[in-house]
Amino acid sequence: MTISRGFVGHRDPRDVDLPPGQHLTHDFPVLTAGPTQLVSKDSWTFTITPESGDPIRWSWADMMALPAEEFNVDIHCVTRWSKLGTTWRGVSLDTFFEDVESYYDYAMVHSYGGYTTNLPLEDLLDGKAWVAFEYDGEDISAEHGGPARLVVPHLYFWKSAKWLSGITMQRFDEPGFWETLGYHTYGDPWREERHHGD
Ligand SMILES: Nc1nc2c(c(=O)[nH]1)N[C@H]1C(S)=C(S)[C@@H](COP(=O)(O)O)O[C@H]1N2
Ligand SMILES: [Mo]
Repeated sequence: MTISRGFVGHRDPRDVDLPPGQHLTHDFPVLTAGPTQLVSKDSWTFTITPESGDPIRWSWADMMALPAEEFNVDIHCVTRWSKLGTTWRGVSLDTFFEDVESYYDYAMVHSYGGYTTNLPLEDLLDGKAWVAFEYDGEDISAEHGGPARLVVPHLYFWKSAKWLSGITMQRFDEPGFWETLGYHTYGDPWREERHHGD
């Protein structure tokens, strides 16, 4: 006897879109190492530090003057939850990097509170990453990284730094917070790059 796949349990048909080892969640878990940071829009700044020359800094008002876009993406946490079709509003990293001259290939992302995460610069460019300030039509709550967080949906969500404060350009790839503690240096969910050596 054949049982068609659709009859087995209550499998969400969209499960087929999930990276290996992930399950769907419909709520929005909060994952923070350490305390929630309370950063006001008035005091928030975002600084890109290239290897030479002066750091380039945007205030909240500076960011609001940049072209923003709404984007709809799937997000995948290394703790195995995925959330499909999340809607955000933010400014593409391409826009910020238009003003930056750097020949280095790697970025270290910094957050208020001291969290860091590393990734290749190319993973921040070409429409792959945003500084997001709205989630689901509202300001991003403090627990989810407001007033502004990085969203890099094609990598595990630990790369999407909450309470984003800056990016430092680096000549070499160096581990950030979770990467130092054993997470994979790159973190592609489709290749299950969860831990160092995966
Ligand atoms: N500053 C900061 N950013 C962070 C984290 C953190 O602890 N501090 N946790 C990361 C991890 S492991 C995940 S899965 C996501 C969780 O985002 P959420 O709490 O909005 O779901 O944020 C990432 N960004
Ligand atoms: Mo995570």
